[in-house]
Amino acid sequence: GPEVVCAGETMALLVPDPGTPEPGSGEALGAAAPGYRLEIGGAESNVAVYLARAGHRVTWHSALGDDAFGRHVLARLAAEGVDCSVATDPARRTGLYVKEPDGAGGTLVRYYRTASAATALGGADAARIRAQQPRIVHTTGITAVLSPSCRELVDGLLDGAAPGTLRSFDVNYRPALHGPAEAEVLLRTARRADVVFCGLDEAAALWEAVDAASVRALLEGPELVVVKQGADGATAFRGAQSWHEPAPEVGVVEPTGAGDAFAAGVLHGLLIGADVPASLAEGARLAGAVLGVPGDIPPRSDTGDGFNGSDGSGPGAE
Ligand code: KDG
Repeated sequence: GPEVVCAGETMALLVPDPGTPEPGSGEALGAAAPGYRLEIGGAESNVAVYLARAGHRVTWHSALGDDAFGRHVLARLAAEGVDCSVATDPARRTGLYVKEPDGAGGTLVRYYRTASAATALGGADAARIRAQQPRIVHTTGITAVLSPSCRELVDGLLDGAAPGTLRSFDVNYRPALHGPAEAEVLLRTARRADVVFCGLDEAAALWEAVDAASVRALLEGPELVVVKQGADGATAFRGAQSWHEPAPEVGVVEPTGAGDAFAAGVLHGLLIGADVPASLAEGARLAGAVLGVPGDIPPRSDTGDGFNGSDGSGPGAE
């Protein structure tokens, strides 16, 4: 079976080429038609890609529409060596998201995902994942709020996991998905995981946290809590111990997906039996590679094959 199962929605993603004028501006009607590249985006499948690149057996569990975007998502993940456990739903579409140029050199994220195929994931999917007894299940606060049945999927992964399975949860605050009602859901969900990833900016917006220690205070249950502090690096808490990792020194082109890379680096460290500081350092290194590219997933050449932060005798050593 797989070492890791990542569960959640993956969408087709349109990324504007550099210099693409804002659609609808007069400019776009002239000679320079806007150019978009078709990529894929999904927090959980992003994590799966980095773990597969690091040599782990990873399954991505989800649902797609019977459409060209869905086939694109599958082809792209299969090419990365991710095993896809996916139901094709002829009645629903694959979701789409667009990094729309905001006219000021930045991007605006737009979702076209309402009633997508992945919104029909549910408790039966959690049962199927549990039966595979992976070492890690990973999901996020995005999946937790996509629909009532998606909430059942996340609850089923957290509450029903086999004793040997590490439950990993990335809060993944998305203002377009998470209002005040969801803030409470995300906190209750995160508290039931074993490993939690959370940005300090996310915890501030959701729960008025002021520093890394206050995030840990909100999340006392999880064994390992990793608080990402942007330019101030990241802090991990386990039991009474904490470790700090400085931020990588990179120019930020587009940050989406960096948190997924960070989570994957840390999970890779845990899988190979590395200690927390080495795992954090790998998370920071991978996140740095994502910050420098406009898409969510940089080419393999930018992320390398993963580190070997242990003496090779750790529980997951390959
Ligand atoms: O973490 C990156 C994700 O946010 C992106 O890939 C798309 O899953 C996505 C979402 O729902 O925003």
